[in-house]
Amino acid sequence: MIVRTLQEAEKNDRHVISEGWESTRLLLKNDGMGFSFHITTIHADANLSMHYQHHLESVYCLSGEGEITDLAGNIVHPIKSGTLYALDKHDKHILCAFSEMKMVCVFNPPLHGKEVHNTEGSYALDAEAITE
Ligand code: 9YT
Repeated sequence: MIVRTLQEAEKNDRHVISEGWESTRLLLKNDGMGFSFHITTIHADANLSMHYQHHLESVYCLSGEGEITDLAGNIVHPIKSGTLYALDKHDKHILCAFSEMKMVCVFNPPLHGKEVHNTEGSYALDAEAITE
């Protein structure tokens, strides 16, 4: 069994900071679950273009407000506490935060640990793993 707390994970390598967001990766590939599980903070006013070409991602909003634009048809969906979106088609999208948003994110295949977005807004499949 794996038991971890967000408070502990935030203090070590599981906490990744990038432009407009930070994420604490509570479960990763080397945990053997088949998915990774993150608590992500999107900073207020962030405007993130993403395209996870190699991963499926599901995101649940715990708090805050924003919107996601599905670039396939330029369709805008509001996001607030209780909203889930799933990028089941590797959907190219833009995430805008009107206020700070706390999100639960699940990735399949699981992230290794150190991923930050490349220029296309995606994550490589062979990123560096964390050891803790
Ligand atoms: C919602 C989203 O995709 N934010 C970017 C960070 C990502 N969730 C991660 O790597 O934890």
